[in-house]
Amino acid sequence: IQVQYVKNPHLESMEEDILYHFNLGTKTHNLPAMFGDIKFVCVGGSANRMRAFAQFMHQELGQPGHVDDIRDICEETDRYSMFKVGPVLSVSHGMGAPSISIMLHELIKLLYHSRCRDVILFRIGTSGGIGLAPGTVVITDKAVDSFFRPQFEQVVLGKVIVRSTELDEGLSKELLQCSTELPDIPTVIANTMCTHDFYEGQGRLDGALCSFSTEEKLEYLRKAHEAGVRNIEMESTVFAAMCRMCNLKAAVICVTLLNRFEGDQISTHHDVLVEYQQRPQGLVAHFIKKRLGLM
Ligand code: R2B
Ligand code: URA
Repeated sequence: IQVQYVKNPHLESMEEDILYHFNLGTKTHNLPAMFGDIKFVCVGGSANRMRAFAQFMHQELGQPGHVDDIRDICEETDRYSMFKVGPVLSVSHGMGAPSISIMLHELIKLLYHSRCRDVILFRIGTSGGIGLAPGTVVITDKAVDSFFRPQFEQVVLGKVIVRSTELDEGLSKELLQCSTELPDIPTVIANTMCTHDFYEGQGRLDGALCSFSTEEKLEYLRKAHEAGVRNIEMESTVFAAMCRMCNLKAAVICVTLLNRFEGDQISTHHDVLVEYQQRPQGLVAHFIKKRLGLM
């Protein structure tokens, strides 16, 4: 039996499916021809970073043609950007759960309409570290919410639906092994906390609003640390929950930009931040090349 990536009985009776935020559709585009060979999908917040990742993969996979010719498949819309390099798709998702959730609904339907098989999804991103040296890469063990619970809650028809955020343990371990084969990518497997805000929601003292003291902030971060949390970001729980529901193997790989025990502002030099952000990309590129038998 083939696993199916969508879990929606209504889809079958639709004559046409318009993936509105990608500006793609089943009647206007030959999706199996465009995307049928995809095996790896990499998602990340920023459109420019996902273009850079596609260009990097183009080099790493020794693809023909020039990197400047890789075009944004979604260039007609400025909601998300999408780039394809051989079997690798690179897609931006914006910031926060609602933004990535909309993108994932359409991405998962895209994979289904394109009749893709055995696809692995990666979220590569940035995060705030808890007790780690800045620049450390965290491969997510459990994606937890602000109460340190491994679940994602969503309101559907006025009721709260709870979904598990369990990720593929084998995949995380394989990625950790990849990190040992590369120079200068300090990497750990740990829990990742996903919040719905960057400032107060992550216990920052430097937002436009702040309702707590420095001591209360540090107490919360210590509790998170005790719960095994080593980084904080804004998309992992919904990413994990949706991939799990849709039978997609998935991993979350985020670099830490700062140690939240030391501060809240991201004051590191731009060039250093750019290098940090290349670390999850390097790790995933190595993984993909190994899987494709290119090394
Ligand atoms: C990490 O970085 C962004 C906030 O700066 C957010 O998308 C996330 O998860
Ligand atoms: N992204 C986050 O969500 N938090 C941080 O502290 C840094 C990046």
